[in-house]
Amino acid sequence: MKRVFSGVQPSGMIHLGNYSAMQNFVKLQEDSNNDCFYCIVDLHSVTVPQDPKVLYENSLELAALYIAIGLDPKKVTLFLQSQVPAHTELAWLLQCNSYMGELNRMTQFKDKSQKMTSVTTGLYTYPILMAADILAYDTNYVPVGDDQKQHLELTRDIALRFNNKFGNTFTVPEGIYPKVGARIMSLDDPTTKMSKSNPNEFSKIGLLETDAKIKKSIMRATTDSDSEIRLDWENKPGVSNLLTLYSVFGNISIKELEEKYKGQGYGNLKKDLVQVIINYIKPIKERYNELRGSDELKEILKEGAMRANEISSDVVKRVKDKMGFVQF
Ligand code: ATP
Ligand code: LTN
Repeated sequence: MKRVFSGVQPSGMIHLGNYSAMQNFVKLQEDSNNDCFYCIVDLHSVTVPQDPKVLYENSLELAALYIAIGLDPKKVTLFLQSQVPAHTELAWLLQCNSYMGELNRMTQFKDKSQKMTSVTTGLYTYPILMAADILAYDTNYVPVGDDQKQHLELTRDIALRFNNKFGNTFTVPEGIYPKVGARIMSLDDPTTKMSKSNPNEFSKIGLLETDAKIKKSIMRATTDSDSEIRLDWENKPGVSNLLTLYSVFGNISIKELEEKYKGQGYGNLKKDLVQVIINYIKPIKERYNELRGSDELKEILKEGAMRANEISSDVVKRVKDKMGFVQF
């Protein structure tokens, strides 16, 4: 069996960029050789200020969304990070085996902290908590978007170094990235990634968005003054982003799209893309609404946490043994 692990933060509505990475979560569950763990990484969310009531609601919303996009709790383990103590315990042990120089190189920390007036130490050490999430399950594969590549490399470095120092302990994980849509860009500024934390509501499209809002966001998306429809990230990032979204959600290749829209203006491309996205997310919204208030959801998370605890507590014991801690 191969172990798969990934996590999403419950810090706002899941957008099309997140979903593009999460499509791989669903694909990987279909292979019966994979044992998949998908986590709501609530401890990562509190690296920046959170309103407790909002965090609570967002965590359950994300759990319902995991299932609404097609994850089957009978096939995969769904759980809340804060319900499994191994994550924070291992994070401490790993913090004592990694270096400030490594964390200082993390571009996500540099980007995020620059925009803040006060920065928590949790935001700084966050990549080590992520490494702990992954290594606590002897993970082989980590499906994520492009933006997490650097964090995954750090995880691999930490695992390899620990193995060299203390003897073989951790499985060294590999990232799995979407072939198309590994980085969906903001609709208002296609040179930055679509992000939950962007305050402009028209920069992103959430999975539970109304049809009217989807239409407005796409129709006002930034393009360029030219009118040719082709993939060219350097000169036409806005159009390239729209083509990528169309390809991911319309299940059609970019080549076919370039052919289809030859000689047509951006208006037609945008109008059709609005419909493609609305049709795609309609069944997700319906399933979400059925699940959101149900007791079933909390049961699924409780069972998930039990299974996650079983696996990860064994790994933490192994690590503590290697480091010389007395255990009974
Ligand atoms: P923020 O941008 O506010 O830090 P986020 O949108 O990156 O948050 P996460 O919960 O941190 O949200 O990410 C969940 C998953 O979505 C990760 O696998 C991440 O790589 C992926 N992801 C996030 N943004 C994009 C994007 N614009 N394009 C493709 N994948 C993305
Ligand atoms: N850092 C990730 C979320 C995340 C994650 C993980 C992804 C936390 N732990 C473990 C994969 C595996 C992010 O911000 N997108």
